[in-house]
Amino acid sequence: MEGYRLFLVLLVSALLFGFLSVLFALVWVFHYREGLGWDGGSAEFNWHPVLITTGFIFIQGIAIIVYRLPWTWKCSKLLIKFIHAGLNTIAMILAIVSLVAVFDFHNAKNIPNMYSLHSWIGLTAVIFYSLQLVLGFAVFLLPFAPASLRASLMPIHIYSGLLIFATVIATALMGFTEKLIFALKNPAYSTSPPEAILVNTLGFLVLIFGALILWMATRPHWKRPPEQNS
Ligand code: ASC
Repeated sequence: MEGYRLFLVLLVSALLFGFLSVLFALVWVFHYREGLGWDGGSAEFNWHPVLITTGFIFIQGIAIIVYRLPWTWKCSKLLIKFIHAGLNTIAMILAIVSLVAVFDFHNAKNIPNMYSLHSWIGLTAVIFYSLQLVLGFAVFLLPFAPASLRASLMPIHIYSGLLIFATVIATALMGFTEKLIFALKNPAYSTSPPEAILVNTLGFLVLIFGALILWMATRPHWKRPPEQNS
């Protein structure tokens, strides 16, 4: 493989930034907020950043690049498709649970739903992600679609997958910002308390994770080599 060592360095870096993102989200909710719970209160809301960072960012990112891991190239393509679809299914379920947590929290506290740009773009991303998963399953995993249809839909599948992933990162950055503005009153966000520094840093970590995944996923020379019978 051309540039194998560079690929490994980027992969290890992405895993590091991914793990750190999840760790920072957990430190945020456990050390600075109310922890996790399912009680209609803040501890229920806190599932939202934790599950989005773990599922919709980290697991989705790994799902995007599974085809590019060189040691999987000797495995059957069908197996890697199952892993790609399986990881994306786990990410979708975690994203949906994280939305239920927010709506439940809002309704329990009489906070309006779906007024912010974060919520508009975030819900759109979850809906398109689910459509992408169902379409990808029907066209590329089930054995019914003809090769011509697969070939014509593949560029769209790749483009929409990368667009959704980038949109999720952007939406998470909006979410971190609005949560800090809502939650930090005394001391105010504008005085840069430790929680603000931690969550601003979390935003940087997910952005760098996203940048690494998008780079690895878009280098043509790191593609899985085509096989005779897939
Ligand atoms: C698949 C598969 C591919 C692509 C190709 C269309 O389902 O395994 O390699 O679609 O057939 O680009």
